[in-house]
Amino acid sequence: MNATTALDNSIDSVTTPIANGASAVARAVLEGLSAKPKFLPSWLFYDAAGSRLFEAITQLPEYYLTSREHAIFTKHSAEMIAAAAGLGKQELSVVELGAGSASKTVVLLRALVATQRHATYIPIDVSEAALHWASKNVRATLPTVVVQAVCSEITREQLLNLPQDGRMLALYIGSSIGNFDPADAVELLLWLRSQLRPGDALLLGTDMVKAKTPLVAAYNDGAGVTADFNKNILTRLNRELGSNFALDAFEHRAVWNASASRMEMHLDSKRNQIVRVEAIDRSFALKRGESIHTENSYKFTAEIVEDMLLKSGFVLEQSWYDDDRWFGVHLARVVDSDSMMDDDAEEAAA
Ligand code: AVI
Repeated sequence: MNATTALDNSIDSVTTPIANGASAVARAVLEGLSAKPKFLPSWLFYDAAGSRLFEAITQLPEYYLTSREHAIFTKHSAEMIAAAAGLGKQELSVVELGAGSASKTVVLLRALVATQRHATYIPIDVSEAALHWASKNVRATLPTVVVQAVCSEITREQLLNLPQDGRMLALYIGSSIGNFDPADAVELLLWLRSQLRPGDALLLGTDMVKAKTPLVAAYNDGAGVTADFNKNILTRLNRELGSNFALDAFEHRAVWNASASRMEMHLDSKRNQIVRVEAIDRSFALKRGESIHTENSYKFTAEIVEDMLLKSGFVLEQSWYDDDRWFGVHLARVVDSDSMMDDDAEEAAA
């Protein structure tokens, strides 16, 4: 890891292990626009403008995910902290994947410092701006929290170098896990598990399966913010790769795919057109009505959550939901790999 100096006094330290080169964007575009059907990976949403648009989405009345999860944290944070610390009431440090503005995390950290006064908070995010924002939010209300920001993609190769004393509580909230296909979600959680020790805990936020109407409305809001968020990918590519996407030649579409249990976002071409991408010296033909698939957002059942956690080396201990069970926050424990092997051996012997 390359240690860099603290960027302002709201962050105690920041490390930037991986450079997000333009070449990664170029590779993703070449792969996605050459594929049939065409796709673009959803991480491309999150440049500075896209991150701002996503934050605006979280404030929309239709986008219930954030408000429901916030309400769950407000109501149950003290319980969550007590359950994560366990019977031995071990001191917790919090590591958060994809910190965003950390507004829900502040609620949890407040409950944490009420029980143990000092705490270390390690937000990890690809966006340095998001890390500053998260850190400022935390430090403004909780001055005893030490913030050790890590500016990085969440990657399998990277070691988190987490503190060795006390117990870690990992946070992966906002249903960000839903943006991964099921196998990739397990791979990510397996990696997270490999960074933790037996007894450490995970709080995982998941959007739950529900009726189609609120789902579609959440991804196709009346003010058109989600449409702008979706099209911002094209603006980003025009700027970073010298492409010539005409934004008004594409239509935002959000669809509930019930058999795959996911919301999908697409950009549909309104006409036959050819798009040029200078940086990779390629042109791509799109037919009228042809889609570029930009995002999957999987929705979960309690059984799917439990199964995904088990496959990833975690045991589900407790879940908290809002009254309608639209959103869930789940506490899972890292299981001892020896005891997993014992269990496997017992199973094999039976
Ligand atoms: C970040 N992620 C959990 C959001 C979601 O709901 O899948 C991204 C998003 N896409 C459209 N609106 C919000």
